[in-house]
Amino acid sequence: MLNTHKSQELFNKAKEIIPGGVNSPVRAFKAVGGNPLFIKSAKGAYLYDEDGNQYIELINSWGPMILGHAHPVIEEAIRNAIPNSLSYGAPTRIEVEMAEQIIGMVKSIEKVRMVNSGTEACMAAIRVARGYTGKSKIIKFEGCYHGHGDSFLIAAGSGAVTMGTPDSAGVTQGVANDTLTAKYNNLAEVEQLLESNKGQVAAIIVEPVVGNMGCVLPAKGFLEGLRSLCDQHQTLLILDEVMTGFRLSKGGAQELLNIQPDLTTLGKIIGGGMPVGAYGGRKEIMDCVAPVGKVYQAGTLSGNPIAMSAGLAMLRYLEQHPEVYTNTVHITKQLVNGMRENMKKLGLNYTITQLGSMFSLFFTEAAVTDFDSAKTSNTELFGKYFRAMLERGVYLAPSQYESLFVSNALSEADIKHYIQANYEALKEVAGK
Ligand code: HOZ
Repeated sequence: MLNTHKSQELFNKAKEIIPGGVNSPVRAFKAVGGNPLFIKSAKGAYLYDEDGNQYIELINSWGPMILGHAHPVIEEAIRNAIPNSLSYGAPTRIEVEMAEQIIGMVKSIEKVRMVNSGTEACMAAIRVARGYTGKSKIIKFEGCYHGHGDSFLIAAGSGAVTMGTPDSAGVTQGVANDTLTAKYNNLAEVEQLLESNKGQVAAIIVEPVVGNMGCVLPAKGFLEGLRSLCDQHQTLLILDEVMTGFRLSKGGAQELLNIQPDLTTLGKIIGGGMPVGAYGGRKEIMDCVAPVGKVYQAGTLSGNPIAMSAGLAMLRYLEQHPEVYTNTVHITKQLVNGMRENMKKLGLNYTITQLGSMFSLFFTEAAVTDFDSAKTSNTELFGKYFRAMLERGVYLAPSQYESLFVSNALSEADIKHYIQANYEALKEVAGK
């Protein structure tokens, strides 16, 4: 049994003064049982909790820690930036360098605006799409999550579905009416929505590879189909690359899957772990944004110099070290193959999805291609599995409906450890 005494004490105190004791619902472990661990530090491939337990890390701050935690290049960039002060609320050289870097790496982005989170980026992107097209509605996909903006908390994935609230209280009917939903990977439904709302749909927003209902891959032709439907209906295609941008390849999922969006949203990865987001795309669309155009969007901390320094160091490193991508994919495939072999030995046939350094193990035998199939998973079994892995020193995302993210810092020994833990945990929970 893990000793998590100090985490327990902190959680009890936190519950008195923070809603649910956490600052983001998924962290509360409600979907998996037990109490959340309070993390004290992390280095490379490992997390350390307040009680001194060490875990192999498979969340990596929900994506950004591609290089592992506390990477020396990023630490140095932050250290160098600190003596120049922490925030000005005025333009800086490093914002220009960051914009150049993003535009250089992501082909579809001609102009980019920095914000502070993926949520902000997605909220701004749909406002820009509405301002540019003069249309009001958007189409999103069931189980996709684009942050906690009102328009997106309709059939939302991630923490919203984990907590059983895919449609949040507090979102007005008026806002909800402007969000149309379709099933992921179902082009016919999108086509129907566009036809029955002709001339009214400003944008389709989609996670090109979903991370927020577990890892779900686009079917062949799905993204291409969305592109051509958008063209037919003068609707903008927004790719939410908050989790996939710079992770699945240096040009994001759009480069890997060869799909050209009108707008892209980016998040935590471009801060190297600091709170950052951005949205960008075609010049003529981005020129709708104030102070050039009439779509208002602003922020004191946008382009914060410390966050820019961390993010720029991260992006430059990734650009100069393409082996990070080949290596993280190699590591991920080893983990996935190991799990498949374990299941074979145990006579189990759960579904694994994987692309690049993202993957999920779904406790269902059904192929997972959308929200409905993701929800056939046995979440109680997932909860048991999560706790069994934790006991064996592996920290997974505390929900069936989240992707796992692999870092470049995992060693051969860590991979072995993970595969062995997976074997034992599956054996324990599946009663084999
Ligand atoms: N799936 C979320 C990130 N896109 C998890 C993070 C959170 O809600 O705290």
